Amino acid sequence: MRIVILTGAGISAESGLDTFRDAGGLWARHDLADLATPEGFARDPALVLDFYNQRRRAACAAKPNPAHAALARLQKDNGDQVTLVTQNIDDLHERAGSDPVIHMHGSLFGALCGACGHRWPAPKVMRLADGCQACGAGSPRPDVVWFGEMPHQLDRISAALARCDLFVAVGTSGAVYPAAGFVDLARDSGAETLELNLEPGDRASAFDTGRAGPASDLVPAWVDEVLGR
Ligand code: BJW
Ligand code: ZN
Repeated sequence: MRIVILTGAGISAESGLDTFRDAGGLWARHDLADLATPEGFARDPALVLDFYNQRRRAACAAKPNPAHAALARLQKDNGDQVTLVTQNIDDLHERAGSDPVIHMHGSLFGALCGACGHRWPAPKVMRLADGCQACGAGSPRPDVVWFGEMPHQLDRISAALARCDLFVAVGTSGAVYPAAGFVDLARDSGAETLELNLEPGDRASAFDTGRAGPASDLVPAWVDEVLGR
């Protein structure tokens, strides 16, 4: 069975990382137009670097939880039958043992030169004064995908969705496109669709089945079902 799994901030919530749209989430405390748009970065790059420096520090201090571990187990037992796509920019899937992981919204651990497109591993603390090794420009940015920017590897994701038998979304509100539309692409390809979320997300009615609860309970239980245990 070919499976595509899409994860969102909810899968890392029980590892202590913030979600975006829950009460008390990042967008309740910060204006997303200031922190997650190219225009916000142009207005105040120091503010944006600081926001991502704090989130990098939180991600480094966090540990994968049983939901990340269960998906890594599923991937190991099913080889290339499982495509794991995450909107998260933390590295908890990798640290749980998942490989490969498609980071469609980029990574906290990458730096990107806005002037020439050169990429390099982000230091623990990114600073405005860090110059680009390729072109010398200042103001490096985190290698993440902001609103209005093109998410990564959409061709690869679309191809996996077009030939999958099952699509599963875990811990994502379904508020951000194109990820929120993957359930439609999967259904159009004849796949079954399953939502695993603390509470039904914005796209809940598009899924064949939904299960509500914490990811650390729902995901290991579902993986056991798939692996026949
Ligand atoms: C638990 C839990 C527990 C809690 N267990 N569950 C079509 C229609 C309308 C608009 C658009 C459209 N297509 C594109 C757009 C525009 C825009 C968009 O979607 N806007 C919407 C707001 C409507 N999209 C874009 O701009 C995207 N780019 C694009 O489409 O490019 C094409 C293009 C480009 C240029 C020209 C023309 C076309 C880019 C989107 C980039 C999103 N970036 C961010 C920031 C990235 C870096 C960072 O992390 O800071 O990505 S925003 C933020 O939202 C982040 C996340 O990855 C993303 C999704 O959030 P997620 O993961 O779903 O988190 P939450 O908080 O929303 O939900 C958490 C869920 O977990 C909740 O449901 C909880 O209940 C649950 N939960 N605890 C299980 N323990
Ligand atoms: Zn450069």
